[in-house]
Amino acid sequence: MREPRPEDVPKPGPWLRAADGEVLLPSQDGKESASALLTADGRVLRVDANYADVLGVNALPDLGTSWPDTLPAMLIETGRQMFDELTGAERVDRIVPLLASDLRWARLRLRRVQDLEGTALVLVQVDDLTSPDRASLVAQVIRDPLTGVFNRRALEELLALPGRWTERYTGVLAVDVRRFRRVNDVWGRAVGDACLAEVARWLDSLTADNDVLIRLADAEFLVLLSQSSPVPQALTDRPSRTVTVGEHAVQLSLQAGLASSGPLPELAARAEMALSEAKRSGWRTVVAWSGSLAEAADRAARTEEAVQQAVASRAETVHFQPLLDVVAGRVIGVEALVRLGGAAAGVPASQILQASHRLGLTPALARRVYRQALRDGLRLREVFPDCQLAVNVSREFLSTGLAVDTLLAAVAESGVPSREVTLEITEDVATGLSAQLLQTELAKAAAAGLAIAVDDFGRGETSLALLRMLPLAAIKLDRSLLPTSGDDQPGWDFVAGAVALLSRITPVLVAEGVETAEQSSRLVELGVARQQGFLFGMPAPAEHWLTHPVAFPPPEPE
Ligand code: G
Ligand code: MN
Repeated sequence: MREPRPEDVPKPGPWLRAADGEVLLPSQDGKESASALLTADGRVLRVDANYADVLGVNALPDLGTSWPDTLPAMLIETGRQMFDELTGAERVDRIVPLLASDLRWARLRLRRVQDLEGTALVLVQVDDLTSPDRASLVAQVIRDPLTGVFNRRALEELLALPGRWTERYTGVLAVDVRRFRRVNDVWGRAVGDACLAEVARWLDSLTADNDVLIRLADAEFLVLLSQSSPVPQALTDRPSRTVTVGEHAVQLSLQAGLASSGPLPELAARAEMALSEAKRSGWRTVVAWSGSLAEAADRAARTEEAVQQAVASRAETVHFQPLLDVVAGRVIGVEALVRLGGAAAGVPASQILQASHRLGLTPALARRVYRQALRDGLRLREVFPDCQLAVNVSREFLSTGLAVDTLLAAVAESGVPSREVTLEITEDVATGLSAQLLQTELAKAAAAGLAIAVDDFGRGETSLALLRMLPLAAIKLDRSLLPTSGDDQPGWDFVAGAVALLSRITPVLVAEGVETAEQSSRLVELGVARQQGFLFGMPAPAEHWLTHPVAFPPPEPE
């Protein structure tokens, strides 16, 4: 390397021609653009005097140097790729980050040209795109037009840099505006846009010099954090602001996910994962990424994928489990339980329901399951006459307001009398569902003749207030309350107490999860003759029950 000399200054004047015949004008000297002329095999013939300045390298290259080696170290590989691409193209154009003392951006253009003698050459043009004031369309490729901060494309270029260049970013903060959709819905897009520009200014005002602010999408931003960046602490201390747009005062509140230590691409992904957790929690402001978050997210993603595949391939089946009156000695009901095969085999029902709800698959899946349950339920009446057919309705499906109509349609279509159908809800419907929706839906079901049972009582958020409000036909005591050993006196005292209360507030009390003859007879002693559990039969397809009797009466305990 050496200092520039006057003869290095090229005059890539009208003697250069592009393939399309265009005559290229001399390049302009300045801080923002420079050019170099290369032989067809990529050796430097001439360079502009400002070539080194624009690229941020120390000195002008020697003539004859292979062109990629004239670039800053982080771009040498990119330069080689570009030159290779030029073999099959007239021109190659890229926007690349330059991480010198601060973050800069350049556009590199390679173009095949000829001089007047017809010698094939390559013209390199370098434009500095760093200044946010540059209004050119090219500069906009890496900037978000609304807020002026860097965009997703800029992030991708940075993530593509070899790791050691991005080590200066020791953390990533993913930021989102709480319930931003509502701002758009309530005040309109124009106000929403103004708020986003304000959020960008707000975040920018918190950043340190070497932090990089990026808008990813909608109201989501990423901050690449330099060592000891003040942004995470500043947001933790003060996550809300009132923004005035015209005559509207909009309260904006931020949530964030923080990832620290690791390579940049991982940091970015982890920060977003932590942000999702913050949003799921609702109340948390800054959530730090951890390994257990990743495991949970991974599991949830695998479940969703499996459920999606299974529902798409209609891999659902309906199993039935009998419910007995062990004193009267007869089967008084069967409960229909959905099972997913294929990729989702073995996933617990509660997870299937939540995943299918998140994926928007519940209405279609439920319609098919209810139809199947009722069609099979009709056939089971041959072996189990005078039985209630119980169908589970999830809280998630109830929340759509479609559940009862869907079930009633399936009942009507099947020919099973509606008074022989029980709708089972879990007591957790008390949380996360409006009391009004719940009452309307269940009143509709009751009016159509369905019996309503509360399932898994005692496991979740037990609400006596809810029980009082519902048109209740039965309560099923959750299996977690059943002691596994006859010696567990406190456990059995607890069951006795629960039974004393529940038998006064429900016409029918059922014990679930009965697995041993001892449990069964203790329950009978406590006055609970209606029982369901593995002791009498595992959930099985209708075919099984059409050909196999129920294990009844259960063997007496020794
Ligand atoms: O929440 P609900 O009661 O609808 O759940 C029924 C589930 O309980 C079914 O998946 C069924 O396999 C399971 N189950 C039924 N009987 C027993 C039992 O005796 N023991 C255990 N551990 N699980 C049971
Ligand atoms: Mn149930």
